[in-house]
Amino acid sequence: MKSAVTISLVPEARGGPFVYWDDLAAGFAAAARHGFDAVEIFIPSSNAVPLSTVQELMEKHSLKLAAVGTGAGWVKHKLRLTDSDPAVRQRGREFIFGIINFAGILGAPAILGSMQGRWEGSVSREQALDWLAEELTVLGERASGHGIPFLYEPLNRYETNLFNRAADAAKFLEDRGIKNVKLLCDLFHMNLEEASIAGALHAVAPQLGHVHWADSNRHAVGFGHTDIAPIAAVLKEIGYTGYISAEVLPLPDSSDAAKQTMESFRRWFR
Ligand code: LER
Ligand code: MN
Repeated sequence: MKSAVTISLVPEARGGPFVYWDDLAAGFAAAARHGFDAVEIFIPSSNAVPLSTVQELMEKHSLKLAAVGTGAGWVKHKLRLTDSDPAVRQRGREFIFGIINFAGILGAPAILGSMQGRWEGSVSREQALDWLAEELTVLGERASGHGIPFLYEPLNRYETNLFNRAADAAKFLEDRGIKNVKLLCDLFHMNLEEASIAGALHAVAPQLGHVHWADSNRHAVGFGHTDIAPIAAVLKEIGYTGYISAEVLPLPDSSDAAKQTMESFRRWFR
C-alpha cells in the first residue's frame, strides 16, 4: 500500500476535504516532508496547470501522482454526466477526457465523483443510470489508452442518489459490462452508507482501485470514531496494493492533518 495526500487548486471547492490548498509547489514540498509516497490533486481544468510543472515537482520531491480529481467540473463549471441537457453532458465528457489525458501522461488515474450528478426532475433513475453506464464505458476506454483504469466513486446520499454503496456500484459495473473502471472507496461516505465498511471492502475487493482515507467526521484518520482495525485488516487480507489517500479537512491545520494521516498509515500498514 502507498500513502497519498490531497492538494486542491480549486477556490470554488473551499471548505472541502483537502489537506493542502492553492499552492502546488508548497503542497508537494509539505507532502515530501511528511514522508508521503504521492499526492492527489484537484485542478480547475486540464489546462489550468502546465503538465511540465507537475512533472518537475514530482521529480524534485520523488513523489508519484496518486490520482487527479474532476470535481471542479461540477463545483466550478457546473458540468454533470447525468444532466438533462445533452450539451452539458457532452461538455462534461470532454472535461473529463482532458483530465484523463493530463493524469494519464503523469501515470495517474482520473476520478469521477461529484460530476456523476443525480437523477431528478425530468431525468428518471433509469435514464440517469443509462447515461452513467454510457459515460463510464467511454471514460474507461479512454483511460485504457494510457494503460490506467478510470476511477468511479460512490458518494453519500447528500451528494448523489445514483450509487451510495460500494457493492451496488460494483454490481452495476459488472451488469453493464463496463471495462477498465475501478471503484474508489471513500471511508467518509462508507461510514454514512455501509452496514459494515470492512465487509463492503471485502465484497468489492477485485474492483477496488483507490481508497480515500478519512475518519467518521472527515478529519484525518484517528481524529474521529471510525473503527479502523477491521478496515486495515481487510485491506491487508485482500492484498490491496493501491493508494491510501487522505481526502480530509485541513483540521486543526494542514500540517497536523498530514502528520496524523502519516501516523495512521504507519500504524496500520508499516
Ligand atoms: C470526492 O472524492 C468526494 O469524496 C466528494 O465528497 C466530493 O468532495
Ligand atoms: Mn472522496
